[in-house]
Amino acid sequence: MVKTLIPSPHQILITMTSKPTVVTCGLPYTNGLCHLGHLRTYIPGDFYVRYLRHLGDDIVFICGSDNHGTPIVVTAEAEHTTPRAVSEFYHAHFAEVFEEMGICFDRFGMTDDPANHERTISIVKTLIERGYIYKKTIQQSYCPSCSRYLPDRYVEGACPHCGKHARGDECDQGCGRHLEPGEIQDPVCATCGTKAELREQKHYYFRLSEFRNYLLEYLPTLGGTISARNYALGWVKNELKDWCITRMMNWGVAFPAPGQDDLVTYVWVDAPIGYISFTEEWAKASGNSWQKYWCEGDRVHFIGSDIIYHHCVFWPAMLYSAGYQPPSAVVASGMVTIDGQKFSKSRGNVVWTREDYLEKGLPADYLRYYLLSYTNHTRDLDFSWKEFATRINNELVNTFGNFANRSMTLVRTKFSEVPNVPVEQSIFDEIAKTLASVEMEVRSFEFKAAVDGILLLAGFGNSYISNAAPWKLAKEETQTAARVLKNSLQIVKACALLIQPVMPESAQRLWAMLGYTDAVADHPIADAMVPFENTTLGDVKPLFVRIEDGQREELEATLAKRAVGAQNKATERSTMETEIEPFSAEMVTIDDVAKLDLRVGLVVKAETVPKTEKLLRLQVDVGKEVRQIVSSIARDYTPEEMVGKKIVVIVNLKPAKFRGEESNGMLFAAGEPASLLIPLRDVKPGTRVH
Ligand code: B3M
Ligand code: ZN
Repeated sequence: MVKTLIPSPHQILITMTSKPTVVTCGLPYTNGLCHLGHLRTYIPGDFYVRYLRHLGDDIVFICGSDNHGTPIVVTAEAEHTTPRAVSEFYHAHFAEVFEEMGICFDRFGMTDDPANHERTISIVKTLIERGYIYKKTIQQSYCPSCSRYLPDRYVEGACPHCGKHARGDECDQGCGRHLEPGEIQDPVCATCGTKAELREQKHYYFRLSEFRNYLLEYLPTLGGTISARNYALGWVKNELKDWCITRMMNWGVAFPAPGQDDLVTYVWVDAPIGYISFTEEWAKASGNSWQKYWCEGDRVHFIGSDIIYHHCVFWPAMLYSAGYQPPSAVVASGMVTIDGQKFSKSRGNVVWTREDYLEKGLPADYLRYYLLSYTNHTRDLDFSWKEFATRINNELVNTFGNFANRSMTLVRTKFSEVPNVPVEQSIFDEIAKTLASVEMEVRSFEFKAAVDGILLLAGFGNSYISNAAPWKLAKEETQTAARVLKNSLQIVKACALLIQPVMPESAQRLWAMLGYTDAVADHPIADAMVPFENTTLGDVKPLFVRIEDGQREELEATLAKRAVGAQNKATERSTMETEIEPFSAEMVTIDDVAKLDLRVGLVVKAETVPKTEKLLRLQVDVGKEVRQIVSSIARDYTPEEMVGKKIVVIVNLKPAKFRGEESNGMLFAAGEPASLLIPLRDVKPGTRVH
């Protein structure tokens, strides 16, 4: 970034970038509610923007909801509504929750809105005109039972790279790779479980592999987290392939090739283009220029580490080939674990932003603080209510809040007005050191180190006031006490300015307690070096409130209850799944059925096979003779229950041995636990089943 240096009132140099910067956050899909995993990316993005704005940078902060693609269509089908209606519902949810969490985008758009359709079509047309798109016939999965093609999340199977269970477009449970249509092995319909067939389809491809050299040159210049750049470089070196950019669906941006009304543009094309079209929408509404950011300036993307590939490989190649500037930095955040366990909505190991946090009356600022200060941006972040309570109580209540409140209360009680004495240079030196180091950490995307730096200043203030003990000095050494308290107020002022990007609401309250009547957010951070000027303080109240043990236990109980609930649901679902096991894809004829000689048999004797848990040895009267049949139903039926039962038996099955016991036939049962099939009316042993 190009920087200019401007002198501050106290002769330290504050750096300022001169380039306009658009900062974006990954677009949440409109198919579910906001949870802690989302916030892991958005809160650091918001912090970064707030901090740089405080430094005077020209920044526009852009996000929106991702409405296209199969995740949304699958949700709409399950909820018996339209993809647009689902999108509007979740879009409104995210917009509200972000606001409640203090995440303030300049524009939060929708990828299904006209501006994005238009921008996507214009970019794709440019790519077609420039010869970067070609048509190719591929083998696509098709479900014979649902009678439809299976793009992306409609199909599941094995990952061709690592063998783990994967979705059609992404190996989400294994190596995390993006998968191209037709790549998944042993494809099965995700809706009904039927084995998919492969059928030919014509699709359009982007010549991504032709951009290998461009990407190899560009990626080493990409800023942001090293993890993102390295992952992308590895991919470009080893796995770069052309990219299928169409899907056969009727939800999405129409693919602008003549006679292709059946195709839409792949969601990963129009979703990042949303970053541009939302900037356009913002620019139009506010009288600004979007080109200032997309054709010049800097572009910084905050994303989750699972979508590095899309932002560092597809996206720069697409932008470059269409004549736009590629990203300047990609900042990839680590994932979230809860109580050390993998984040999982289906297993109930999830913290919902609204239900589990905001609706419990917890301040947005506490969670912002936790997420920013827990660990480095690229590492996985563990959340637990215990750690949350400990951090809030120790760091915010006991250190930061205690220092601020103590300083202001002492001024109030020992002096009627703010003492009119100068602030010592050593205090300005300490503040200047903090400003320089925090700025450097923020610009390097080291958010934890930045927040630690701010807390260190509060800790310095806390020790300073404890050691100087102005409450003891107030009587005999009034001048010294006055100086100590004035110095402390200067540090409190710096803390309020510095903490604003982390905890905007608390910083504003602190600012008012210091006697200011305007918005702390409107002040440059450099004002921390301007001597504290107010003569009277505002209404001083405790800045932070402790999380009490009882409250923490309640929060923990909600999480535990959700996990048990999810476990029960999973059991229920697995019982139901037994009933709807997929039908066999192989057809048989009536002649095949006729080959099975099925008869009614009467169980005359039953005993468990010694040293086994599962096997019962049955003597079954099948009309002409008594047969020995060994069956693995001992867990579900006792020998006593079996004797006297009339059952269905196949009598022309080749004999087999189980644990040394000969079995001459087989009986029929359904499900798990097994339920025996029996004739409803009385029939003689040996009667044929037809
Ligand atoms: N909608 C969400 C995800 O895969 C996806 C992000 C799009 S960013 C352009 O995390
Ligand atoms: Zn894999």
